[in-house]
Amino acid sequence: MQIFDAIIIGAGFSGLYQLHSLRDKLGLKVKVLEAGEGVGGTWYWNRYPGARCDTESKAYSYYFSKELYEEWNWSERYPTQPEIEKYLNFVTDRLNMRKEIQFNAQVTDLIFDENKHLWRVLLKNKEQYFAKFVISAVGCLSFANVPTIPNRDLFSGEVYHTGNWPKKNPTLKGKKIGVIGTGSTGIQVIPEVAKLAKKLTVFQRTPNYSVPANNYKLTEADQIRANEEFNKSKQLMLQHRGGHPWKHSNKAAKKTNSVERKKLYEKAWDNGGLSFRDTFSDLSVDLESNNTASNFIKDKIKSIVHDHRTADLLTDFDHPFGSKRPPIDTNYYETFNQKDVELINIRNNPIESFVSNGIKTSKQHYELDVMIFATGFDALTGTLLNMNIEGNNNIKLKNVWKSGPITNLGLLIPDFPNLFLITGPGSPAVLTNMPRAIEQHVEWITECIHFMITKNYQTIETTSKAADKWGRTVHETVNDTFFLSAKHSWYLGGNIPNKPKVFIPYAGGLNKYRELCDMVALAKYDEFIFTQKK
Ligand code: N01
Repeated sequence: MQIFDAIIIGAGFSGLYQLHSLRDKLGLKVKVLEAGEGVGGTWYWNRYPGARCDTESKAYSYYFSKELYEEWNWSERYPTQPEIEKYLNFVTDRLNMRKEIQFNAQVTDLIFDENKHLWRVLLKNKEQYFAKFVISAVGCLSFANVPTIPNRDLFSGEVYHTGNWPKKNPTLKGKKIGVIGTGSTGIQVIPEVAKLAKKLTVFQRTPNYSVPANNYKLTEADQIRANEEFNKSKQLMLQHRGGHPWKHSNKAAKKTNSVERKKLYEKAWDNGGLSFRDTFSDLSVDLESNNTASNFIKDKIKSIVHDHRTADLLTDFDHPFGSKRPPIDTNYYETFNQKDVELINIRNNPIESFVSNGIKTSKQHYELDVMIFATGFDALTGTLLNMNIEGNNNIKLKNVWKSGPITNLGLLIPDFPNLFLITGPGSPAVLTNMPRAIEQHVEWITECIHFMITKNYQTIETTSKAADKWGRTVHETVNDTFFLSAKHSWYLGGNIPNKPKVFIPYAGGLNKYRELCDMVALAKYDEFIFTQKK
């Protein structure tokens, strides 16, 4: 029987830092179980053409070690998937972590043994391990949402989901390709596939607002400056509600005259990237203000796309700007000016079934050699609920979360002792620059386990009362914002049939959240119940 102090599930950004922290700071015996053949997590699986992070590379790095930060040079403003995968491999080897990671290790069951106070961890290949602590580092966007389209077996072509893209890149050149989905992923994959396809058909259900990335190569001078500004950037990110290295505007769009407003939007558009959302302070709380951003983007799209019908379809928004995660792009709208690219509205012309040589909608038949699903994820809860997780008295997580996830601070679940979640539901997670949220969680969990060791505690658990209270906070925090108006958003479970429709992440800001977590730690985790080792 192999017993570890801690088992970490997942070897992405969060699993790797958690391994380093528990092993090198606390001296624990740790194992990481990773379903993939290599490290990377999200950045292992999402290797579709055009996959690139839309947080700037200098911010999308670990900040726990200045030395580590300075040893890695990013080549572009936004890092590509291959470069992030290389970076995470570099970190793994630099910190000598590979030997603790078991690859091709898909966890199927986590069962808590109340007598032994141990988690039993079962793998798909029937191996099993035991651990005092389990830390879920499974990622927020790791369970692919693959729509069920009838007659899949009849289709003689290839089918891919961007979130499970094959390691050996499929040949797309000269083929008739269909893409379903126009979220952040679709918006990245479409321009790249359009360069290769004989004919590209984009099936759009809902248009999304996108702002140019304005990517560029980084120079040696950029690298030197970033290293010099390490502490300043870190501070900026700690203070920003989304963990980004810029200041949130304190100017309301509503109180700015139209000429000045347009000037500021133009400047933000030219600069490119996610900071466009922070041009004004009131875009997420005031619909009239939000309309000024929405209309600005609409005008931009219409000035880029030549065909009026296509431009109308791309701007037929059904939600305020930013209420769904806004993508950034490189030549997305320009791609629709290619004569071999067609945009199909599947809102009024829904897909009915696959046919042997393509797909059939209610109005037409489209010939395809390849179908690409860029249809997103069962976010935040999908991967956890796909495992059999049993806590006290064999209570099943599936049952506990039947009406939506219940956690305290997104970190612990009542009745599931010693099981920590990194960027779990109820934490700021996907509303942030992920490495900042991950570092905060890993450091909190490490401190908490250290506290338990010094006190000779065996288990930690949150009460249902504390978790319900946190659930109310998550709910009240989002209530005054526009997030609830995007009914189909994955933040709300709106993209998955039968998923409870509750807003999943904490929308109060990572800076505020960090303060709350720090207060809990300072109060010696008084919201939690500990048992003493016998
Ligand atoms: O997924 P999405 P994504 N029939 O859910 C459509 C992160 N990310 O993979 O809007 C037809 O946003 C769906 O249509 P609708 C980022 O946080 C980051 O693009 O539901 N269409 C939508 O158009 C992002 O938010 C980067 O009507 C269907 C699309 O598929 C998150 O990942 C890059 C459908 C799904 O959009 C998810 O983005 C990429 C169906 N049955 C992604 N089901 C970075 O840069 C879904 N759709 C870091």
